[in-house]
Amino acid sequence: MQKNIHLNYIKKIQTLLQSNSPFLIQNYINGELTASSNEEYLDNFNPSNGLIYSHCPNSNQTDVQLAVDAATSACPLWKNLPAENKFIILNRIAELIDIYNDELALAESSDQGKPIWLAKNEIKRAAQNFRFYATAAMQFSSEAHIMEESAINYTIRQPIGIVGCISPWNLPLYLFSWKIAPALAAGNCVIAKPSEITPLTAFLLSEICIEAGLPKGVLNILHGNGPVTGQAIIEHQQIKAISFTGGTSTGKHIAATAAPMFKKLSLELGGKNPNIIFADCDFEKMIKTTVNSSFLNQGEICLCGSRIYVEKRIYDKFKTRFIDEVNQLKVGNPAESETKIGAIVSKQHYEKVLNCIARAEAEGGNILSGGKPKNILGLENGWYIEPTVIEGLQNNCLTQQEEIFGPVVTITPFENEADAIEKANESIYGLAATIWTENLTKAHRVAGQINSGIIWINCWLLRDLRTPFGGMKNSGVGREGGWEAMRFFTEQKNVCIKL
Ligand code: TXE
Repeated sequence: MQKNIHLNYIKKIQTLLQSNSPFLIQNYINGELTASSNEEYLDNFNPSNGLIYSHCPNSNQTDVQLAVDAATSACPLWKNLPAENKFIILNRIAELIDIYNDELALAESSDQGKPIWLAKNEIKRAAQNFRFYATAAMQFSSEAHIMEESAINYTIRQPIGIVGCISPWNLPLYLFSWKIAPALAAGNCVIAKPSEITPLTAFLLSEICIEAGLPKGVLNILHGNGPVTGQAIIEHQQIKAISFTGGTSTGKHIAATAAPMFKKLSLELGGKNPNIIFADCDFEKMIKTTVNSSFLNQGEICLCGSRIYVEKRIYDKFKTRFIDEVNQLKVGNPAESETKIGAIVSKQHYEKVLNCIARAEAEGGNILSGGKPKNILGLENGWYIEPTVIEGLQNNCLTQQEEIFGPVVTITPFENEADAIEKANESIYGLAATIWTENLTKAHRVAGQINSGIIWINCWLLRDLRTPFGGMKNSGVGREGGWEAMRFFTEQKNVCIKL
């Protein structure tokens, strides 16, 4: 397939990003790129150099209403479009994302601060999300239950209608597509808002959707901040379901707002994930993966293993080797291929992470590595932090309990299996956990007792899109992925027939 000449912003993205004058990001409403009705704009920063590269609309209730009106008109057509046609369009979106991987990765890295090589992988995964749910549109089917007393039940799953998808800044296009793709595949029309901190790839997706022939009004992408645009989406009476990924306190607020309107809710929230390392693990494999699970994407992934628990017998060996590996990680320009840790997403978040490190010291933590901002030659105004390893903290202190969401991990020794489980479970969160041991019986036993939605044994971030994704406790409500997402984005109706 040829790159298409109509994709103006994607094609020009490199020039736009290098220009001295910030360009304007636009909403995508009723199939068209448009400014917000109030013509108010927010600044978008490039974290690698601290400069403003664009402005995005701060859309308000009027814009949300325009998007809802467009979606309302589009609903009958999209709902009734044959599954194969939905497949063709969603699959075409996936193809275009793949074709423009370089451009989208450059945009993502410039907007988020992550290394370009990592952004390329994530953009590939965004395409996979669309491809996966394109096929789901073809495969999703009803269930039937035959009753003994000559009756049949069947369950129809219908689109909900108009749904809202709100996503965060850490894996921008990946998480945006993770929600939008199943919502569309299930036959809904969507009002979606990316994070105001990282709007760029969602904006470029608007162009891709136009190019792919997505009918107008089926997907509407609104830009703006949480309290204005996000709030207008979650409060809107006609938006019947909200799928949200972001911070736990925002999730709590969304739940409180949506509950009295009886909206369906899927909340993917924070994590403070334990990484449990037993003495009988494959040490080399564990070290390599643990460096990754600690610091990939500057530690800004809700699945990162930020609490590392190591069996006492190998604690010193682990500490020496781990610190040695961490000290070799290159923090620097996201555009350079050797860079392992790029810039922190925003000045505000950079300051938050540095404050967390200072707090850890005040709590008695011993900084074994990092702990400071990193100055990068030529990018002095960018927001860089050294990968930081802290030991000597009580399990119940704030550093061990609150999500930091940056390149910061704690290491803590444990005595035995029971102690490891107790420490791992002492958390208000329950998103993911990792277990390292070559003893599979122990691995299964421990996995059964850890309170989290996802457990990785001898691996990390190994994802199969068919599996349920989500957390327990304050990490969220509901599951995404596979049929779970298709079920979330549909209403069930049971029909019982007496034969
Ligand atoms: O996220 P917010 P923030 C965690 C992480 C981070 C903290 C805060 O610990 O430090 O959350 O990050 C939209 N109605 N995670 O403040 O505010 C907002 O515009 C509707 C973990 O940046 O939760 C954005 O689109 N929407 C997380 C989205 O919510 C609202 C990833 C997420 O932003 C809204 C990111 C409102 N009233 C941060 N207020 C993960 N689980 O992966 C905000 N938003």
